[in-house]
Amino acid sequence: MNFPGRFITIEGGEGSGKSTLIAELNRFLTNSGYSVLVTREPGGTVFGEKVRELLLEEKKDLRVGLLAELFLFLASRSQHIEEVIKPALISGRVVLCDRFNDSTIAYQGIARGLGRELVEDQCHLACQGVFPDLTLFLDLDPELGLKRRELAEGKPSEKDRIENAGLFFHESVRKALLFLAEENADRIHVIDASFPKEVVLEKSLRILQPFLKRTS
Ligand code: T5A
Repeated sequence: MNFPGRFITIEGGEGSGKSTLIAELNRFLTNSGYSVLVTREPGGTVFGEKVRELLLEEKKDLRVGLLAELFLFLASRSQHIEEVIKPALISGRVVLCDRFNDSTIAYQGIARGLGRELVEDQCHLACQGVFPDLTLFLDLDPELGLKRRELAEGKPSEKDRIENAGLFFHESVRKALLFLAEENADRIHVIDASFPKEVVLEKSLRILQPFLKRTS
């Protein structure tokens, strides 16, 4: 579907710097005259934020099956598209979204093992024809990402249910995202997130600015 706005997604492992980069991009693009909407997945709506709590909560007796997990992410997504993303794109805004389909394919489809095709098909159903125009993938060694999260808290922090899935799982996620980036090289741009924040921002803008100028 073609909209006047542009849909940009930011992907990456835990603590790879997505929220930090999105805040900087928002500042830069807003100062450059764009109308920007910052949002995230799971979440982005009142309903989606409730689903997020359910998905990330780590609780002793709480069990979430693989398909239940997938459908919760997609329930949040379809509501998010209908209520927030599609209207913003129709009104010509630049949407910066923290995670989207590539996360679902990497986490649920490949790392959890549900199967890429099954997950891709369900993502298509949930997305109702709304797909990212461009994706920045912040690539970082998962061990470093998880350490950054701890440093941010100033102490070893409580991990959420998905962070707790272990290093091997997060390494599979990274491999899956790199694989998706290779397959979708025209849309997904890999950025080495081990560089300092300013460098990550500069590299991202070098991709984003010409894209927005070219397609606006
Ligand atoms: N999930 C999500 C699925 O399994 N399937 C799905 O379909 C979707 C949508 C969501 C969880 O759900 C899973 C993936 C996740 O496990 P989340 O909040 O999006 O949760 O996930 P996180 O990646 O854990 O988000 P974080 O907020 O923890 O990480 P960010 O946003 O990537 O990192 P950020 O910006 O908060 O930075 C972390 C720390 O590093 C510093 C920052 O200052 C901060 O202290 N930092 C840097 N330090 C050094 N150099 C840099 N370049 C830095 N950039 C940031």
